[in-house]
Amino acid sequence: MTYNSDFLLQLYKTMLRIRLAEEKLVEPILDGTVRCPVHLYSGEEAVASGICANLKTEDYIFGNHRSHGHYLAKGGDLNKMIAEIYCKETGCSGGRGGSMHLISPDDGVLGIAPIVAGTISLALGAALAASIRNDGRVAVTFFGDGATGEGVLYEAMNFASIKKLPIIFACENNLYSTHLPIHEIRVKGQIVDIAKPFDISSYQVDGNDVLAVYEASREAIDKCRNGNGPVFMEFLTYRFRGHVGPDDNVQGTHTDIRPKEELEKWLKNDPITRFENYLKENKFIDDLKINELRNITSCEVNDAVKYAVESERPNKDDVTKYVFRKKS
Ligand SMILES: Cc1ncc(C[n+]2csc(CCOP(=O)(O)OP(=O)(O)O)c2C)c(N)n1
Ligand SMILES: [Mg+2]
Repeated sequence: MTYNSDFLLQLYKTMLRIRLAEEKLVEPILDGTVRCPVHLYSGEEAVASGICANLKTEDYIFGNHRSHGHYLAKGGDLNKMIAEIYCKETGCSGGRGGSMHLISPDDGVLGIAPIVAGTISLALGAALAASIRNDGRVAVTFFGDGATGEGVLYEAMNFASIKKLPIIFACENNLYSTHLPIHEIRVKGQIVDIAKPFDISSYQVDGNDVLAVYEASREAIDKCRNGNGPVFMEFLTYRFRGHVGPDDNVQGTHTDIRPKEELEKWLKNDPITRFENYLKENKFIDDLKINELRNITSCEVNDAVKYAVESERPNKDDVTKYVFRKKS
């Protein structure tokens, strides 16, 4: 594929915004300013960025506990996300939800929730609605390798296939589900094969190569949009930080999970560095421009943190303000 420079730089900026926003959270998590559980996406940015670059504003996405990247890549507001993580009234969920409950309906971010596989059925409903309305929208459900152990995924794939629904099942396989390596939660076989019994076409993609993600998901989303039914996609990737919080979970530390050499191998496969190298080799960018974009993005992130810090906490009297109540 040939690309134009504006498109590539936009993609690069999206990845950079996710990375810098998340790394900025490390300090306030460690010093206790941020109190909600935070699952960092650092290392996996190419997946959300590459997929969402193919989506229209009116398309839907649903995420899980590790969804800062999904929210930002789909167009969610950075200030509102950081304010939500700081649990402030100006946050995208009014400060009631924290990091794992982001939402931005105007950008098509319809739901992010931490119950493993919990939003897959919601995405299925959105895809069913799009299909009934015949409005050309596509729904993407992002979930981890851990969600492949939940029955709802298989029910959803069956229903989506029977009804030929416009849904992308996007599995981010980062090789771990909390502290469990993938071989301890799956008997055998590759994740990419799980959709085949449902007659769903499947892709396995290098999730650290943003252009590979972009191209594969472009094909998949086109198939969905044209009425050819669901697509299952497995993205091979790795989180640089630990399961929750900034700790890297390497062996020898108190969380003692991942071999140090494994983390080091993946750090060399950083999706942002890889994309920078591609952009430099193909003369779309040089070191000066990279520094400029990093500085601009850093300023945006600093402004968002300032906005969050200066915002008010929700008023205690409003604690039930957004709680659904059936009218009697
Ligand atoms: C139904 C359910 N069971 C268990 C948990 C606890 N839990 C939170 S995240 C997680 C692991 C998720 O792993 P994966 O889906 O691979 O996502 P990753 O954290 O690797 O991005 C578990 C078991 C939960 N939130 N929901
Ligand atoms: Mg995982």
